[in-house]
Order: sequence, then C-alpha cells, then structure tokens
Amino acid sequence: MNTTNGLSKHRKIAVVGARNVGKSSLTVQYVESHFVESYYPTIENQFTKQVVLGKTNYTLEICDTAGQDEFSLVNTKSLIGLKGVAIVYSCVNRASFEIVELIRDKIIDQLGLEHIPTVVVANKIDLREELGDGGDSVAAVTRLEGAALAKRLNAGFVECSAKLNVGVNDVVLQLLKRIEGHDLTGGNGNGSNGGNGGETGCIVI
Ligand SMILES: Nc1nc2c(ncn2[C@@H]2O[C@H](COP(=O)(O)OP(=O)(O)OP(=O)(O)O)[C@@H](O)[C@H]2O)c(=O)[nH]1
Ligand SMILES: [Mg+2]
Repeated sequence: MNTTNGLSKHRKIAVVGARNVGKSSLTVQYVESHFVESYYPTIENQFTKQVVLGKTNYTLEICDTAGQDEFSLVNTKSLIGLKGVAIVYSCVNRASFEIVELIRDKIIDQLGLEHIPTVVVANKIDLREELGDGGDSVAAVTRLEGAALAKRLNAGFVECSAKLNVGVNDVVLQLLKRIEGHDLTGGNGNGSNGGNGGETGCIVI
C-alpha cells in the first residue's frame, strides 16, 4: 500500500568519524541488511536508499567516508550538497570519541556554516556489554558521556551495534527528522536550529 504523495525528496547525508569505528558496517547494515565481519578501510563509497517519513518519500544518498583523524579533512566531494552528518565513534575506543567535536567543527568550517544537522552515533555497544558495562574500562565510553557530548553539540544521540542491528535505523530516522526540522526553519540549511521535525513515523522500504 502506498500512502505517500508520490514526490521524492533527495537528501544527502555523510557518515564520518575515526577509522575502524564501524561507519561502513553501519551503512551496509542499514542499506543491505547484513553485517560485514572483516575490516576493509574505506576510501569512499556512495549508497542510495528509499525511505518514507510521514507522507514523503526520500531518496537518501549516503556517503560512507574514509576514516578521519585529527589532521584530515573530509573529502570536499562528500560535502557538496550535504544536508546532515552522522558522526560515529566506537564506544570501546575513547580516542574515537574524543575527536567527534573536532570532526564536526572541521565539517562546518569546510561548509562555511554555523550548524549542520548532526547525530552522534556510539557504535559497537555489543563490545561494551562484553566488557561489562564499560564503567571500569578506561577505553570504554558510557552512554552518559555520549549523550552529554551530543547535547553540547546540539546533536541527536544514538547508541547502536552494526553487528546486532540495534539502533541502526534510528540513526537515519533521527538525522532525517533533524534535517527536515532544520529545513523548515532554516530553508537553505543555514539556520541554527537542530530541530526535531515532525513526530511522524519513518518506514524503511
Ligand atoms: N563487535 C562489533 N564489531 C563491529 C561493529 N561495527 C563494526 N565492527 C567491526 O569493526 C571493524 C571496522 O568496521 P568498518 O565498518 O570497516 O569501520 P570503518 O569506520 O568504516 O573504518 P574506515 O573505513 O577505515 O574508516 C570491522 O571488523 C567490523 O566488523 C559492531 O557494532 N560490533
Ligand atoms: Mg569504512
């Protein structure tokens, strides 16, 4: 049954973050519904997926980027027309958490904006659970720490596991809602409102 209005809006999003945090695994889990066990460092990959939010069809262009470090910039090509970013860290790798803000700052600098709709994503929660809550591990990043950072960045926050397919759809749902709230208030993506968008359901088709 198709209840949408037949229009499809194009939205480009990028998946960024340090190396080896699971950006490609999350993207592949979201788009192709399977988990990639092996590690192949990414140069750059594009994916597309149709999503319905409320009564609107979206064609999502998802840019899976090469992992960043303190010194790298996201490829300019990935940033052209970008509407939102998912910044991924591994919750069992503190260094990857510590560069989230820097990565965000560099992206908005490169784009010449003050704000871009953002979701901070804590991946690999299955491994933190294996460590036993993460509270005692220096490397592990707790949910509270992740949520506090996201709040400070005026971003959404999702904890997930690409391996177990937990929270993966929620990353896109939250980001799309933020993009739409942002577009409604900021028009061309220049506003400063992180926006929650409408409380409509998101169906992945
Ligand atoms: N246990 C567990 N392993 C994961 C998870 N997500 C990814 N991995 C593993 O972590 C490794 C790195 O995953 P990738 O998705 O390639 O990481 P990436 O961020 O794309 O890496 P770069 O492209 O180099 O930046 C792989 O061996 C994945 O199988 C997860 O949620 N849980
Ligand atoms: Mg990758």
